[in-house]
Amino acid sequence: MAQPPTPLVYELFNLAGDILLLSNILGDRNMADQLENKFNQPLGGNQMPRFAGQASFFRLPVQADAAGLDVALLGMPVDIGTSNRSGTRFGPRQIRTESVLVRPYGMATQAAPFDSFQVADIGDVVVNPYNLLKTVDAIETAVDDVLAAGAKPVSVGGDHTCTLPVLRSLAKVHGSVALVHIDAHADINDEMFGEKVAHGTVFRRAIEEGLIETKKMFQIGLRATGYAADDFDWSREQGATVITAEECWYKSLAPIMDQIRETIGPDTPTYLTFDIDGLDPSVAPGTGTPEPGGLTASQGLEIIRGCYGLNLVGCDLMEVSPPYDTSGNTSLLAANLIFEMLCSLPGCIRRS
Ligand SMILES: [Mn+2]
Repeated sequence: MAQPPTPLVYELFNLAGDILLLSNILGDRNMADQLENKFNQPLGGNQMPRFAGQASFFRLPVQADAAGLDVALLGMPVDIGTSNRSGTRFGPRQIRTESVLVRPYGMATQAAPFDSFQVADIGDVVVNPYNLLKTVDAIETAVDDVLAAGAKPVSVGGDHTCTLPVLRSLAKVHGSVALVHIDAHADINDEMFGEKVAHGTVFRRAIEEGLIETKKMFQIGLRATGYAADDFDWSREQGATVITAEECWYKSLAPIMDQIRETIGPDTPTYLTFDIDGLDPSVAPGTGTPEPGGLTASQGLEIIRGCYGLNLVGCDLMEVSPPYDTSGNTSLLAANLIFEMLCSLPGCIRRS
């Protein structure tokens, strides 16, 4: 019996399948995966109440390693590098808890990170709470594994010591990176209590080790009191740009970010490290070394959004100390800042 003529819709359906197959073959996994909706999606607030269920980062699936991921969210529960109040060892867990309120689309940017990337929570680095140097090595190994899987690390601290091994790991793949560093502190001490590795020595070590392209290094939000009037000058002498909190007061930071993007350029591998104490203690009190006169929450958002267009190869959010965050607001803000980091990664789709 003769076959009936194939309906046009069926032809079109086949054609769409062919295009999907072809895009897979060509390695355009993003397009294929978006069309097939294969990326991990956060558990919706109407599927399970937001206060219930597993408190993974953004209610994403948890997996043991970074296999198959574009972006790996990993916790670094460390506070033995801190010099004042401790408590950042609880940061990853509390930020996970507060992150359950974050929804999948950015309303201002129209960014859709979970339609753009395969993202999951890969748990915490197994740190050694009795040994900072072993902890630093464990973090470097963990980030090596993330990079070997072809994923980008988005790290959640933990005190700022954690950033040093991340930069060491990134340098093995990318060479020295450009740096956007938000902080109240320069973290360029030569040593603390005679120790070369601590949360306040990170960027001196990183520069000495050649991990940072200093002419493309920007420290934003530095302020308050120091041990000497020239405390921030060592960074400047290495070629970095210091933008003090006072230079940020009372204004939008979008123009500064335009300049930073122009200086760094779209191709240079760039790392974004965000110490929550860069923001004012009025919006982020839950941290170990708070300093008055810091950036506003909206300026923090502007900085991260202003990184869209850079070749971000990783990001981190450090120094949230939940014991000093009695309302949970610091962790909630941190979770939103991490979401914005996902939105600023290269290739993140805008839905508008
Ligand atoms: Mn700091």
